[in-house]
Amino acid sequence: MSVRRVTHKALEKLQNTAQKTLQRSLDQHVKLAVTGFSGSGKTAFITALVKHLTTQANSQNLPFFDVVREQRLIACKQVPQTALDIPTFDYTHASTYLLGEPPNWPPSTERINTLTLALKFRSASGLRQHVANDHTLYLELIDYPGEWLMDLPLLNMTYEQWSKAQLDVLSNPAFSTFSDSFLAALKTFDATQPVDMSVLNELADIYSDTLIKLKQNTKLSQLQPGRMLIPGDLAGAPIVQFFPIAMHGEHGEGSQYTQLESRFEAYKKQVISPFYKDYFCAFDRQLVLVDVLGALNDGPATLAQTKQALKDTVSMFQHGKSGLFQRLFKPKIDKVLFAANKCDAVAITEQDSLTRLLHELLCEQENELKFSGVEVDTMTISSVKSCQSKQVKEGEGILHCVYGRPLTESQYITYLPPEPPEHVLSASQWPQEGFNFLSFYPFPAYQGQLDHIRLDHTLQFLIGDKLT
Ligand SMILES: Nc1nc2c(ncn2[C@@H]2O[C@H](COP(=O)(O)OP(=O)(O)OP(=O)(O)O)[C@@H](O)[C@H]2O)c(=O)[nH]1
Ligand SMILES: [Mg+2]
Repeated sequence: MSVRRVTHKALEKLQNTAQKTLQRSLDQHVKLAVTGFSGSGKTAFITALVKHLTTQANSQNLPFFDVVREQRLIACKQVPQTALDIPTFDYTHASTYLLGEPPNWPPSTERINTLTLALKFRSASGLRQHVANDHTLYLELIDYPGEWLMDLPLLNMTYEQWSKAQLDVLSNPAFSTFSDSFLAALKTFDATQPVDMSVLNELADIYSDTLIKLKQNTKLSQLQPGRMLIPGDLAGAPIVQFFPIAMHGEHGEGSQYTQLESRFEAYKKQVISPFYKDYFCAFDRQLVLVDVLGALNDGPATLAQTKQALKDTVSMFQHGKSGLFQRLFKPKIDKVLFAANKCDAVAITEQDSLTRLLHELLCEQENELKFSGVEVDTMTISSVKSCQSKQVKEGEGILHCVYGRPLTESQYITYLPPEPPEHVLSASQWPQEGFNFLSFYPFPAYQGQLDHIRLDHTLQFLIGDKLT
């Protein structure tokens, strides 16, 4: 046995190990928070993202996603997730809806699930090129019921503060048709009385019906507690059976008030906190999907409430830059994209107005975030196109219409959508007939290919820098 040979082999092994270690440290993990209230389009977005990256990643389809345009994306596939205790996002099931004949939207989400994509790419330049030929970016995404996101702001509230905020919304004339019976029942409720489970349960049921009606008929996002609507495995548990009350009188030990307050506090501690800590504290990048058109359809009260809810929710995430060492243990979101989703339902010429409106809705947030060193952008997108734009000649002029099949129709129609306002309108400026942006089925996939608006810009902003 020659000492020389052993040393040489050992050296080679060491070199390989070093190369692998360096390679591993160059492979990066990015956790992307796809944030949005119920119905904002999170599930459709994640499904479209997987579809485009795994089977439609070409420069005609994603021209503004540098790694694709420069033909450096080698391949992308779903890989086993690191979190073993969360169900896997069922991409196949969700995409079956979008690609179906006729196509449809995937159902609303009822539980948390996750998915990891591995993007294998060639580096454009720099240190990476000298170390290895290709690298991998692991992109982690989670999908969850939007109702659960609405609960996060409760963590910063007392039962009294929450009750007041919630009753303010419920007594707004825009929503009182749905909340009347609860508000009437509340008038007969005496919180100072000793605990009576049957009374509490009855009112909790009426409150729950109110939330269901609001969910079905409005785009209101302050539907708390979210687990009352999507209970997961908490259906029927007292921890989700609380409701807001007007404060009056003394609340002694063993009173109805004390019982409701302790349910509220237990909900925060045992339901929201773990959900927040486990899933919402460790993101690197954030996409905030906003259904601006839905809020406009609903009217000024919903638009104002959406603005407030976005403010409350966005502030629950940890934003700002942190050093490499800190990032390993306590990541912070350093890029946020606010996106007005479903923009294909407005004429192509009006999409900029939607961006400006969203920008105005979120300007305070944007300012805060930028101040903490976060890169922020605002755009209008449609992760899945449901309409095509169509120009219709009328006399000397051209009408910019959309063509698609509305959810309420069996036929395709050409529709002239209303013009979205560029600014937040006051109640007096609001058009008397309101807005009526239609919702459409997804547009049929031509040869199995989905279409999008600015999904490539979205990807470039959110992860483009990780793929250089
Ligand atoms: N035009 C258009 N409509 C969309 C798009 N994405 C979603 N929608 C519409 O919005 C609805 C809700 O989309 P989802 O993806 O289920 O929304 P979500 O945020 O996952 O909702 P929850 O699971 O309830 O939290 C769909 O049924 C469609 O009607 C899109 O990219 N374009
Ligand atoms: Mg969903």
